[in-house]
Amino acid sequence: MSPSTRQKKLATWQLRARFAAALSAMYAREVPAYATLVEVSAQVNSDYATRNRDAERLGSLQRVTAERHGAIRVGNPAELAAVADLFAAFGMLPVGYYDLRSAQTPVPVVSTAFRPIDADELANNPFRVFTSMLATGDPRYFDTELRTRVTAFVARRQLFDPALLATARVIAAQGGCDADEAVAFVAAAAAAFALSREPIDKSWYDELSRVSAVAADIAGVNSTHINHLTPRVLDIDDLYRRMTERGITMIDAIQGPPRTDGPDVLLRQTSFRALAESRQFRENDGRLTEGKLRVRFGEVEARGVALTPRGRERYDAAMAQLVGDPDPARVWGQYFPATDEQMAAEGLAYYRRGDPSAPIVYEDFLPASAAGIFRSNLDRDSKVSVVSDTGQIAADSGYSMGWLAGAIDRHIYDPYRLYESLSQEVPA
Ligand code: OOG
Ligand code: NI
Repeated sequence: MSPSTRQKKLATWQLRARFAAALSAMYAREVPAYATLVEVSAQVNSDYATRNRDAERLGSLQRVTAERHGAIRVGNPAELAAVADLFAAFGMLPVGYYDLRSAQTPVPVVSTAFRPIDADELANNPFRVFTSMLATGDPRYFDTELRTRVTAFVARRQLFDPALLATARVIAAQGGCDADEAVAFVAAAAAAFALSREPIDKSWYDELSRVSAVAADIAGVNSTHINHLTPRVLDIDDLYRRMTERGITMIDAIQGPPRTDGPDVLLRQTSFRALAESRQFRENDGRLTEGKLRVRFGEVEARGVALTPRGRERYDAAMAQLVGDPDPARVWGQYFPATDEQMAAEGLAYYRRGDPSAPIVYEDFLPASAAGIFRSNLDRDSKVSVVSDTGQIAADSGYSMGWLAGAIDRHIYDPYRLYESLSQEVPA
């Protein structure tokens, strides 16, 4: 037998599924509440599927059960480009641009999400990773002197073994790899996102924490880590109740649209704070001390149909109206119809070939929820809206989707274009 017939070749989606599974196993070992969350999510989904005949309208039960998203944070464009190279081997491409500095609760990062984009790739395994980059160019957070030191610190570190990235580039170019090579590659890729146990320089970490807890998490250490891994459920209200019954304190709200009787839209999320974890700190005099940090947490989500730009405008208006209203479902009903047929007829959401029984699931994120998730899990609030030297609240400081694409030398996909083309595809 020739080696090529003896060795099984794994496709990109199989590598992606293994990568997601490896990260999930690692996270479950290290963050016990995550293991509970995964267990409860599976129960919620199977109970939901028993009660609802159309449980698979937003994806097969197999897809939804394996479905996860993760989040990581990096310090500069070169690191983001390395992440892009690594994730490309798993068929995960940058989609969308999120500027969380302009969220209601600002965070000093700009972000994209790496995910598969084709219908069959998404159906096989939609693993996505929300990836944020520290906005060191924003003078509201970093004065020139601190920016120089942060930039130098980040430039000195190496998040990924160059050999891992080289393998990733080959696998991306080949569209897969042999099964035996896959084992080592997936293991090394997952290990790159483990929480480091290396001692943390205490005064540097504290200095950055005074600017923003996110700045310290990103640039106060020499590595990156998965900060949460999120399973998907078909009924997030049920999940919230069951987790609370198990004694896990969730944040006080489910982020995103309210529960309604109509079609689920976009994304609803909730989270809980992970335990503070012991870490070693190096003091100025070189002594090692023990401390605690909370840099990993848990999150869960429910996904609905993707909204068109017109639907999204309505969504934003509805959400603004909802604030503080005691009857969110009633407010929602003033903006959104109660059936997929009406949603499709009014051009509010994407359906395959206009068929209201074929919703196209939302595969992306929501800036308001993302910022809320960030902040609800920080030990300390960031100092925000520091007035710049000119006395003005600094604007974008040059960050934009186009800038980010150029900085990592990759196309960043526009989510609406992707939904649009999915909606026109003839089902296989
Ligand atoms: C990312 C938060 C965003 C979500 O689900 O909206 C996110 C982070 O905390 O790094 O994951
Ligand atoms: Ni998340």
